[in-house]
Amino acid sequence: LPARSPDPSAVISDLVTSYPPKVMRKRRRHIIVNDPQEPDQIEANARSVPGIITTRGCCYAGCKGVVLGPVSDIVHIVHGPVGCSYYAWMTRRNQSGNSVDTNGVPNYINYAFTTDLTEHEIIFGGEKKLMQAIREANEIFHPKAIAVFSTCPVGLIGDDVHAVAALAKAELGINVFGFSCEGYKGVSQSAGHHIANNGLFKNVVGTEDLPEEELTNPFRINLLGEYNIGGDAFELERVFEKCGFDLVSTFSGNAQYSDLAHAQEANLNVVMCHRSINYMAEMMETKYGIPWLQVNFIGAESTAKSLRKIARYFGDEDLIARVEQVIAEEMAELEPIRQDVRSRTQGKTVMLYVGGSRAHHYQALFADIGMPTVAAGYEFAHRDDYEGSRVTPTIKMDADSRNIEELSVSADPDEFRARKTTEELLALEAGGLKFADYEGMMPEMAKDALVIDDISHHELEVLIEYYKPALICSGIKDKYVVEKMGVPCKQLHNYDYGGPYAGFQGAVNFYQEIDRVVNAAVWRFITPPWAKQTANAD
Ligand code: CFN
Ligand code: HCA
Repeated sequence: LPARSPDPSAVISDLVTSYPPKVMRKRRRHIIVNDPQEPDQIEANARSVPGIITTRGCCYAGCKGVVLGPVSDIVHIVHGPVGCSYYAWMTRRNQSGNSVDTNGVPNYINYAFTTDLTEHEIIFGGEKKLMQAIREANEIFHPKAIAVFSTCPVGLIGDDVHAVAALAKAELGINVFGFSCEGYKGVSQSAGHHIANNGLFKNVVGTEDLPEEELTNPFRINLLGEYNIGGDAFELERVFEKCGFDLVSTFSGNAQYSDLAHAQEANLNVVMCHRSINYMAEMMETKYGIPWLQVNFIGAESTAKSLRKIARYFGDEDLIARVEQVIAEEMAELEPIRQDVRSRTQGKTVMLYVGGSRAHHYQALFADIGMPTVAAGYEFAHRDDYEGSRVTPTIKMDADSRNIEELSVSADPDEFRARKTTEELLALEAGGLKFADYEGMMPEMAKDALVIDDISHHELEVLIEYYKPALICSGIKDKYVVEKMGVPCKQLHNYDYGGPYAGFQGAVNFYQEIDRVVNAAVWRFITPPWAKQTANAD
């Protein structure tokens, strides 16, 4: 950590000192001084304290807004008051490559569909109105599938969206499925991710097959947990194609219904945002024997590392060589820009408070340009996202009988074996394959950096006063509070309308934007509150 970092224990006591004793004890458990060797237990995925200003979202946001929302050719009907639909409309910047105009594939992302529940339905029930909305949407748009999302009042009045969806499916002959993702469920949007994963797995994955001719490339992967914010998925699609990976589906950035429906045809799942989609990876491993490994395509170094990890998994010499070639080419292009930017950003400190994976992943991108992370935290991630998992499952084969002796993935060994040739299995074993060897935020952060879960606005302000970081990364709910303190704030949810930031070209975009942001003269013209206090005292 930089020499001017304050004493973490002094910071912690100031962070919680103004809370009532019970709240103080509660919040204290969400704050850890990091030890990367032995990450301490952090309280996470717990209820936010009422009255504290948290930046979390709700279950409906996690299900409809995050996981399902980016799928462009499903009609997403929000069953709830019109406000729920309006406030989730086009806010997350997930892009879609297809449009009705260019290739005839429908794209409903620009639409907001809702049943517009009013007092009448709250009293008499909203199922009829939902059925009517589904019929109407089908008649006008003829979609392949319709998904229904319940918001808070639906759970309170007890409408059975699943029964309505089943009836509509039988009547219309298209796939219609519902999600009981009422906003109040769970403690954050994390509950919504889980509900979305379960629903997609049950109703969509495995319902279509790919024709034989599309199964010739053995390096078939799904990219899980990438949502095409600011066009990230476009850059990753470019890199994968160059490497020779066949991208079967992405959950769910730039995705269409059919991609998800035949996702079981992939041979490997690579998991980007573990928090939102680990359930899917695990269910696909159990049912279809598809192993998964965690990747991070944020940052040039971590993109290179992740590509190597995938190539090593497949174990094919030509593939490994091609991936090395791609990395060499991309790095050669990027390196001069990185070095140039780094000369102006080196040593400038950053704090990151975002969602459930980016507060970790973006630390790699800052490391590329020499910017240390002094404090970070997630809004709603779980303990494993902080502390990491050191599970390193392996395959052990009996060389004579060529049977699996030991397989410590959760897949049924026989089913797993049935999907692989003996040669593939032997290659996996020889490659020392590691499956879920993902690491969380804490093992990769500096010693004595602060880790704070579900940070409140008050705590963020205290932290800024102590650390006076060169940059904060967070979201819309605190961006302008931060900037009024004279510290630039880069939104890592919507990228402040920039991007892409993933992959190699994305990293270049990010380096250049961060250079401009942290070195802009404008911040010197703002008098932060601590300077004003000194002025008053004088
Ligand atoms: S795109 Fe993802 S990367 S899905 Fe998740 S945990 Fe949110 S919407 Mo905002 S930006 Fe954020 Fe992550 Fe995964 Fe996004 S860090 S909070 S629910 N998130
Ligand atoms: C959500 C979506 C969000 C919000 C962004 C923000 C996103 O949580 O419902 O708070 O700035 O990425 O759009 O996380």
